[in-house]
Amino acid sequence: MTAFPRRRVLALAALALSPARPAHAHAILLDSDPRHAAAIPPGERTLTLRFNSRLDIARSRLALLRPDRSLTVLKLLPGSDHVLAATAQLTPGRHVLRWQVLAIDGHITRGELPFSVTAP
Ligand SMILES: [Cu+2]
Repeated sequence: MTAFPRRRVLALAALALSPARPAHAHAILLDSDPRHAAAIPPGERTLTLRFNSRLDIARSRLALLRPDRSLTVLKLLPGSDHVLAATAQLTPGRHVLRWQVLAIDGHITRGELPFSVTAP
């Protein structure tokens, strides 16, 4: 057997043995600042969510549910396409950060991140 077919055989074998990569890349929240259910001080704060896959930032959003139950859609900061970030002025009380992201595979995922802001 000449070298070429053997190399092809080896390449095919490697392909067959390699773990199949998942076809989709849902965006899963990996990390956040603040953390889930964290208690943080009042004032201006950059809220950051980091995901496992690339996002279509223009079609993703962050909204902040404040202690008075008003909902503010936050302006996203430019940056990595794995990260949603926005600044907000925080006052004491319970908050919920609502996120919705569009992953590059076209799937939308959404979730909530509750946190509280302590009294000064
Ligand atoms: Cu997906």
